[in-house]
Amino acid sequence: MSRIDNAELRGKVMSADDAAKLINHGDVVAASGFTGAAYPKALPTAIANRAKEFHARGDEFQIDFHTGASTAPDCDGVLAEANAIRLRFPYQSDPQMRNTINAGGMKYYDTHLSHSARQITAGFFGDVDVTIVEATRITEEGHLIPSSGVGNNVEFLDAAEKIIIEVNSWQSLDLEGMADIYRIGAAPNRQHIPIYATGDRIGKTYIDIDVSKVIAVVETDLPDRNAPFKPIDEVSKQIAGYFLDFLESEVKAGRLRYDGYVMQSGVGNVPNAVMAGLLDSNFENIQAYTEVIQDGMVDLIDAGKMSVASATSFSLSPEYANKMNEEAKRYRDYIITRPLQVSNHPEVIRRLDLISNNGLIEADIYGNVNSTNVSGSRIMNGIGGSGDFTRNAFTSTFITPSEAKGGAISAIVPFASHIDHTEHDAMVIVSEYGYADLRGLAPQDRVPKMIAIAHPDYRPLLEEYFERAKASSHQQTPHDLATAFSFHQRLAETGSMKG
Ligand code: 0RQ
Repeated sequence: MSRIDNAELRGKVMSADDAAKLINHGDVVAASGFTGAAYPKALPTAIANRAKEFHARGDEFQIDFHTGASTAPDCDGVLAEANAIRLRFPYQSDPQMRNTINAGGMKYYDTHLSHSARQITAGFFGDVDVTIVEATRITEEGHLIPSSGVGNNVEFLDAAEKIIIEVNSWQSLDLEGMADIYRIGAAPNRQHIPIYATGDRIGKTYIDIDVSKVIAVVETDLPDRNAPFKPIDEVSKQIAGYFLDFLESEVKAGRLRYDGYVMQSGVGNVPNAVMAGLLDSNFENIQAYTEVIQDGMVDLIDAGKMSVASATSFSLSPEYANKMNEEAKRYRDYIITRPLQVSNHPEVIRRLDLISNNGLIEADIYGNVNSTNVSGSRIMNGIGGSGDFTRNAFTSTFITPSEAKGGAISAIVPFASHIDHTEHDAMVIVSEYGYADLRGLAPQDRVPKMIAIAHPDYRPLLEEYFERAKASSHQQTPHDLATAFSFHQRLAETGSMKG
């Protein structure tokens, strides 16, 4: 079966290197791509090579690069390595790119993903010169069938002056039917989003585009790239156990039923362990209204435990991505991929009364959470969609090992060195020592709960800080500002928060 059924677009097929020549220094380039899925596979390397040629001649070549979320080494990685990006938006997780940002080699604007499309169309980042989007196929009418993710593709294609399409034959044709493409209208006439249940379909299975804007079509056959998850270790299992205890206590309190638990799950090794824990739980008809489809959700579907998963993209290990490709026809009965603006929309998240679950770098004794900047200044990944869900969930939860880097770092600190989820949003924090349910508690009453989930080595230091803070400040949220960052200072000076 041909993957380019539109005659006009068939005439625009060219090599990635030729297509890259249509991108110029200073261009604002928007692209598909979300957590290692559906990103362009050929253009980034071709653009990186073009940048290197320019730089070798002493000429400037940098683009601004916007996506749905993180991509992969053969996209963000190669572009960062070639020093080809001036500004990146809105989420990344590539080690090479992270190092470049932290060394000052490129700029990064990190915002809530649900806002990102609207910020692009409003021109916060200038006009979009070129949008590059991966598709599974192009229909006779010139419609794009999304591949393994939707992200910001619809809005990027609408906003673009020029469009380049990568048609990837590695992506299964059976993905067709999974996407649910819906455009959020413009204010002041914007309507509500008519999703009342996790599995509701409200749009089309394809993206209609202005074919006259297409300047190139590039054929590829390269796989999505995500690293496999780390094997589930003992600490992750304990965290997952306490998270399940929390869910059980919600059932006892009458706030949750075994039938129809609606979850959001962040990316990472520990969230994956939580999903493995759910396999053996009492919960049935589990539903995900979340951002990305992960291995654990595929297992829950296979086990008959999950009835529907709504997201914007896949974020699968290589093994699971292959399985998805082989069995997309079966999985599309369970999985819906939506535009990011819809998957992460506060209106729908509130309506569904879901329980969010995300990772963190550190949390402080009052429940402020830092999930982005190590020691306040070194970017890890970005806030991604965690804020969209945390702020709007019925109950927001975070999961974390109590320590990092072999015990040199405590995940519970006196004052978080950067705060992206405030004490007003974070409700339940889980470590391998239990869960701290902060709901309904005034700041001082949260402290013993937080110290109880800290590693025992750090508990006396945290208690000591709290006593000092209470003695030296006002009583709503006591802090001793002179020593509030003492954990971080000791880490910087000695390599350990223990000193
Ligand atoms: O580093 O791999 O080098 O050992 O951070 O930490 O414990 O494996 O946890 O994979 O769940 O990631 C916050 C980064 C946690 C993630 C974060 C080091 C640690 C390790 C990973 P190594 P773990 P996770 C919606 C959800 C924001 C975006 C988000 C994240 C590495 O959850 O990016 O939630 N969240 N999106 O050693 C120094 C600390 C540390 C630390 C952990 N205090 N100091 N290093 N690490 N704590 C989906 C999207 O938005 C796409």
